[in-house]
Amino acid sequence: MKITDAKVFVGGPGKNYVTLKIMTDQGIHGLGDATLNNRETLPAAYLRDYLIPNLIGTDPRNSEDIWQFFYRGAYFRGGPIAMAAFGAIDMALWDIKGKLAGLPLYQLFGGKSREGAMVYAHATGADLDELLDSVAQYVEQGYKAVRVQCGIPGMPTAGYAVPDKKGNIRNYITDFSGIRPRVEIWETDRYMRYMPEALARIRARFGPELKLLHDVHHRLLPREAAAFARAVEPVNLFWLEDPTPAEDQDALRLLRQHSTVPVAIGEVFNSIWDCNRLIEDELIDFIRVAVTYVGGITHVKRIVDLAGLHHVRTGFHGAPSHSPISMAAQAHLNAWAPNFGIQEYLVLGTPECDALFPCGHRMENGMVHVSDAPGLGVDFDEKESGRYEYRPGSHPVVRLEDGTMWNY
Ligand code: CS2
Ligand code: MG
Repeated sequence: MKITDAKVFVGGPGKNYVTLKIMTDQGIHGLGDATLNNRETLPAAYLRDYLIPNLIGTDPRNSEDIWQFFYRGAYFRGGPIAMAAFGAIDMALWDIKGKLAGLPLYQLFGGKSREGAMVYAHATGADLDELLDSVAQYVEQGYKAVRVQCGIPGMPTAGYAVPDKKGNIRNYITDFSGIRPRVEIWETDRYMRYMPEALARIRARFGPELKLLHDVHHRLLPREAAAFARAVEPVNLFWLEDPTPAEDQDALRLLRQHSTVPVAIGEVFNSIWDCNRLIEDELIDFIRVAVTYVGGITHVKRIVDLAGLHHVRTGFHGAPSHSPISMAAQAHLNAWAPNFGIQEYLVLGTPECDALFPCGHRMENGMVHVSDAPGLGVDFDEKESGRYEYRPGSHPVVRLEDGTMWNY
């Protein structure tokens, strides 16, 4: 069996999805996702200029050897651009493998460990009242877990993933007004004073059952993160995400010494080498990598298995950063992984998105039910993709009040 051709498409409804389609001499095709928020043209160029010319003529069934060829063969290893491009190839090869076997991918991993995979929604509000309404809407829709992000009184700009004013929900992943980012101002003291109280009020309103998650988005220093984790302990969070940038992995020890709040980290990681110490030293509770920019299914499975040895559960990064192709790959991993925790999920299911990526995975009462179709269980309508083209965009950058650059 041979790969005969591969094509890359960039574009989509409200999002520059990077979609790879690999064709074979047996009429079977495979799909992969190389979407890298606000840098989408780069994995696309890597695929077109270097990887696809080396793929053509290879046997798509040898997905492990192809992964190793690209990873080791690059010499300069890793990084989000390369790993997103390898990830797309790897997903597409697993898709082909599943279609050849006539089996959904979860069967090739070891079958189903659960019927449905719990997901969490994103509630947000310019202020606490708006956030409480947003949480209530998700609870009504049957979600069992909700991430809560709230505007901070007195903060000059909105804060991470919250509307700048009431009712003005913005696309915080990509602002399509251009590639020069908007600047937001961050004040740690205000956040530290207000957010624990806001979380306590959400808990009081919704009771003990609802799983509450909160994303700090890398904005605290290690000592601040430890103090914040201790302050929110009574809220009983399902997880506290990215309390501090994870480049300094020892910083997490301080947090661990002061709190038992479950910690979720990893959406910016690109390989097992970025998280093996965090996992082996049991400094985190959930690993947040995404199948997209961690080199695809082959490499994510290694991370999941290592995590399982150390009581670390999965909480894969989710939509809207990834296309329905990655979300399908993660749906299969979530169905199988013995150490599954939760999946980040936002309703992608606009009619335009469904038309571009027809998909058999079902969402019901806050759970994803994986499709039984062979392979990934998602397709890509090339004709439909002709409606979209790449649009440049950016996410904000963050500065402190005095102008110092901070972490977005
Ligand atoms: C966020 C990300 O979903 C999350 O947890 O932290 O969506 C993040 O903001 C984006 O991927 C940045 O491009
Ligand atoms: Mg996050």
